[in-house]
Amino acid sequence: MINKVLIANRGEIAARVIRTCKKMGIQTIAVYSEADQKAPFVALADESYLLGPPRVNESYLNTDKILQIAKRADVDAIHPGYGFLSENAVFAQKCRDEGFIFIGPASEIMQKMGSKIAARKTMQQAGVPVVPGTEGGVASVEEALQIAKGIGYPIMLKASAGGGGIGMQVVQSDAELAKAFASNSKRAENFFGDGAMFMEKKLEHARHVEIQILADNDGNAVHLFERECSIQRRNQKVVEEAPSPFISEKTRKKMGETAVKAAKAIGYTNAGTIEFLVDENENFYFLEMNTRIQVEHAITEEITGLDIVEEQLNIANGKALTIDQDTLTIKGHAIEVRIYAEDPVTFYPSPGHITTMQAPTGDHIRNELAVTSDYDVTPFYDPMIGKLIVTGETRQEAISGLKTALESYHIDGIKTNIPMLKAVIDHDQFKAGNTTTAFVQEYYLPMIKTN
Ligand code: MV4
Repeated sequence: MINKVLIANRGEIAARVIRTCKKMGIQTIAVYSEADQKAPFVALADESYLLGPPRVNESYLNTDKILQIAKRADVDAIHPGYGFLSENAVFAQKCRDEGFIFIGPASEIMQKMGSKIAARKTMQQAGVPVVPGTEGGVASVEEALQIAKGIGYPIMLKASAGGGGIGMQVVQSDAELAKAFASNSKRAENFFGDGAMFMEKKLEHARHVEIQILADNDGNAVHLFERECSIQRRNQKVVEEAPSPFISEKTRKKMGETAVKAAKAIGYTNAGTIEFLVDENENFYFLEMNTRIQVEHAITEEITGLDIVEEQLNIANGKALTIDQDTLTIKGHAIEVRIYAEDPVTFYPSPGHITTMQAPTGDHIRNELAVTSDYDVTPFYDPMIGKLIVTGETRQEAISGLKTALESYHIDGIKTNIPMLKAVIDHDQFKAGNTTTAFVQEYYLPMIKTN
């Protein structure tokens, strides 16, 4: 029985997990670095422990320190949030070996999904369509060039251990592929200790549509519909919405059922997300599986009325799901925008001192914030400082509510991407639902160049 949880994370997600724990009467332990002494999540927890200096290896990635604190604070469970240690199978196993409940799936499954080559194989075996591409890994440039003849350009060269776009590159020709192969493999080796590469056909004007699933330890699994997250810059999502403005009810059902089938086939437990690319004809192809709670989980909560963190805690407690797929429905529309401390033109992080932070409020507005007024955004971590989630009966209502909310959002002292967010949601192509993976390239970048 979980009575005390350590949140091995920071920022808005730490605050978010604490909120649900409080609702459920669960004690919370925060861990924080020297750079986060004044962060809201530290004050929100029942107890908080200093990890050490800002550098992630000495703080949020320091598994020994985190486990030491978990023992000292006598917690039952560890919630990893997203990023940091959330998809680290070794850490999940260590937690369990030390007698803690790791809030996530079995470490074997995390490991399998962490390797994109293995995940592709596993999903194919489970009857899930994958993006056309290599059978397994590609060992050499020579092999890559040979296989490229069969796939045809453009090709997405990807690192098996990749994440955040590291080791990933679009290549248009043999010459580009030959040049890109070694450098991307080396980069992946440096970042993840694994330089294994694979290739996929690059799907143009596709959409990134992901299915949220929940699976318990009794073999029950449900899907909570989709999120469309095609609008990204520098391999980070910027705008996410649920439901997708594009897919039909028939495709939605088929994708949901496929995701549930896949989750069951691999013996998945806890919350997870299966990412797909959807082409113009609504064919969908498996991309990867995320074995953590995601940044954009809030929009799914808004359209289903569920609390995904609560579901995670119940599953981790060994409880059976009480949600029935047939009674789940989508209510309205939700859009999330991520507020980053960054330059809206260069997309580079822009840390500094926030003098005033005033997020909009209202019936259809939800804020998930990492910062307050009079707060230093440091350069040590991801520059996301908050999320703004706006709901409406319809997509149009959500967009118009979001526009108003963004207009009254005040952050002084640092640069943010709010001008970008306003431009995106005010764009005719966005309003028309043309939210493909090419959106930023084709619509946003040209817009800022002419201004
Ligand atoms: C792709 C793709 C097109 N074709 N793979 C980006 C993040 C990672 N999780 C998967 N991603 C993609 N993989 C193939 N074979 C398109 C994306 C993609 C994307 C690419 C460029 C610009 C924005 C994008 C947004 C979402 C997904």
